[in-house]
Amino acid sequence: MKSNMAHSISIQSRFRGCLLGLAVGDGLGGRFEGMDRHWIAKRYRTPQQLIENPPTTTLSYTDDTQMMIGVAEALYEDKEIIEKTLCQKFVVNYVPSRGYGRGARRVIEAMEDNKDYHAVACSYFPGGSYGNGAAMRVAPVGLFFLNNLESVSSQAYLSALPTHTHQQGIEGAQILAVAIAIACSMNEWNKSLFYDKLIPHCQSPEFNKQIEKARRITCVEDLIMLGNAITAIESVPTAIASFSLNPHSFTKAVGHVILIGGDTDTIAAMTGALSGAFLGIDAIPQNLLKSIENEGKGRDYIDGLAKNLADMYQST
Ligand code: F2R
Ligand code: MG
Ligand code: MG
Repeated sequence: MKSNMAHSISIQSRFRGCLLGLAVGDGLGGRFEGMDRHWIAKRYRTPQQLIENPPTTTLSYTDDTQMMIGVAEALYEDKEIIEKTLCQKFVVNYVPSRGYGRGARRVIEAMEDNKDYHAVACSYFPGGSYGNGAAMRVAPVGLFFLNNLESVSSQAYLSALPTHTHQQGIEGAQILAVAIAIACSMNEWNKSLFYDKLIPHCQSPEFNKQIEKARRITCVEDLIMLGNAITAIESVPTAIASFSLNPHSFTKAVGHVILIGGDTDTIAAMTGALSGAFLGIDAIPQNLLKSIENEGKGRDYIDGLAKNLADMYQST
């Protein structure tokens, strides 16, 4: 698709593209989580090389997709974020081997044991978690409330709170959800408009600075300047920047963030969600889409959730 070319992509295609784009980014990026970018760059010189020759035939997803499924299920049940339902979904879907953050594990285990999980969320890390776990799972909120960015932000806040009580952990989720809502409602790419709508939703000077920096970046070589870490402040802006540098290519947007190493599953999941919300399901390379694990709550289940949320969004 050429730059700025108008495109008409259905809501259902965008919802499916967003949730399955997240799963693809997570599954592919998960093979490289924690790796050094120089090591990755020796093996894959371009995003195309990586996407055409993934290191595995099955893309098994990690905690990012697992928890996103919980958020989508909770929204589908209640049409808004209700903490009790959300926590039940996190517990029912909890599979520790999916690679959860250590704080998140303690909080979910407290939920499971009917203990005071709020106390754990507030105290496991001093000041609460500033990890990117609330942002990595927030995509369904950005989709479902896309018509009202204030609602996106307030619902994203509620979706973060059970596990993330640090301002940056919460704000990362709010900003990513708003970015997804904007991407999902754009019919043609307009970088100025995208950032003009997004930046007022930054609350802290730290996030404001990072998102302004994301706006100014003009080449993928500079993405690393925004960070590739497990913290919200050093991962959410990176995903947003890679999407806005490569708005017309899922392969480039997602591939480039994997090539910079670090928290690759999560940054690729967030980038895949943004790219899929803008470009729709058909932009995701078929070989990757087909490779997502499909047992239980796998590809078809996620696709069904996306379709159900789209139908519910359109009927309300
Ligand atoms: N946890 C991982 N990857 C680590 C390797 C997993 C390995 N494969 C395994 O087998 O275990 N990935 C997942 O975690 C990230 C999302 O984390 P979330 O949900 O935010 O969890 P948590 O524990 O709250 O925060 C993550 C880490 O951030 C640091 N941190 C957060 N707040 C902090 C604070 N206030 N002070 C100090 N450190 C803080 C800690 O290191 C936390 O463990 C995603 O990458 C997901 O893929
Ligand atoms: Mg993960
Ligand atoms: Mg991760």
